[in-house]
Amino acid sequence: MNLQKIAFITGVTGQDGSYLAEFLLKKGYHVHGLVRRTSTFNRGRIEHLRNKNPPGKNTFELHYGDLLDFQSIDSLITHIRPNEIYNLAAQSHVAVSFDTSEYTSQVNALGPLRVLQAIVANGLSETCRFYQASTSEMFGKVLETPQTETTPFSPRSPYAISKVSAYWTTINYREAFNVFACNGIMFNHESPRRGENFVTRKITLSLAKILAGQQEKIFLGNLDARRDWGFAKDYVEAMWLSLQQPQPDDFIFSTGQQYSVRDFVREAFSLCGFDIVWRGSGTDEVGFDKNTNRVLVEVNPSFFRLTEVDTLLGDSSKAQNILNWHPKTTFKELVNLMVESDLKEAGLDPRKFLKPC
Ligand code: NAP
Ligand code: G4F
Repeated sequence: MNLQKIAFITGVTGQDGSYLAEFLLKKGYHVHGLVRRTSTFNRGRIEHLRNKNPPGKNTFELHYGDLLDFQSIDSLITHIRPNEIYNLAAQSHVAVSFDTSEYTSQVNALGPLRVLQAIVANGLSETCRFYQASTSEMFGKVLETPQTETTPFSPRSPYAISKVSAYWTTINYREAFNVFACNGIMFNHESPRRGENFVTRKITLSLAKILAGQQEKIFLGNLDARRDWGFAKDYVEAMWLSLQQPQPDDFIFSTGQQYSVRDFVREAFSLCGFDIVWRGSGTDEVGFDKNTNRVLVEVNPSFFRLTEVDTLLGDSSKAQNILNWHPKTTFKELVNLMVESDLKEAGLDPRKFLKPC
């Protein structure tokens, strides 16, 4: 009898999917990933996981499909018959969701519904566990701080609204169809694999390009937004732990520490010897290096959001107590590892640019 567990990851080409695939492969899982057809190469984050084994013995397999296409999801689940499904696929950019609200809802709200429908239609309710990538964005205009599993939602974007729908769909399939379905309500988590248009990666990549002489300065939106930023690699363990429990449940995953975009800029630039101070206000505010007077940060209102989430701070006590999950990486360590990676990406030797702490 084959006791190897089978996992199916949607969003495997994304930041979290790539770390989760690594994590599950190390645990001995047979991992199947959903990839969608794109005109440019979208497998850079998982390329290193491919073809380690001879044909027929590969424990990491990719399949074409799309969360927008029920037939593709249904037939893959029929074929793979997974023990665990991690639904990480999403249109995950909050700002972009204002421009593509219907599409965002189709992928993020109806996508998980299609996966859950396929689990039930294939008779896998008893044998296949389901993880939904829920988000702190659902707390939006926060109604209490810190946010816990009982804090009411107050979504402020089409993205957040779509994720609230998926959150309740997950709970409904747990209650109505007895699927072992869990929500992981994750606060922001970042890494060197973070998409380049999320603020943390934008900052670290721009810093590296400035040092490499490829960019003059960085243009940002709301510098005062505050987030609870963790390291993505710590968070994929939480996804797995959620599905290893005796009963399905929903959990917050966060660090419990909060910093502003401004703090992130200062921390990243200080690692490379800059001392960023701020001058002016509103859209005229600039960040300049105190040592050289050079302006390195400017505000561009095109990066402001129609409705902003000003502050997010999570309390992950429930996950710490029940799952024994603890974030391992501090804010300073996270910024450091992202800056180091992007210096390399820009062709620079981190030893020459990173100041010793
Ligand atoms: P990401 O890097 O943007 O990855 C998203 C993944 O979804 C990519 O693999 C993408 O494929 C895939 N995808 C998008 N649309 C799809 C579709 N229609 N059909 C199939 N696949 C599709 O996101 P992430 O940061 O890893 O986040 C993973 C999940 O966690 C997302 O659901 C996100 O909303 C949620 N989340 C993230 C955070 C965070 O801070 N990172 C926090 C809370 C929740 P391509 O590579 O082809 O684009
Ligand atoms: O990095 P962000 O785009 O992430 P955001 O909006 O918090 O969403 C991320 O985290 C969510 C979890 O809470 C996930 F569900 C979601 O999928 C995604 O991974 O923006 C962070 C903050 C915002 O307040 C934004 O207004 O940074 C502010 N910001 C300031 N300047 C900027 C910029 N954001 C971006 N992307 N680009 C800027 O230039």
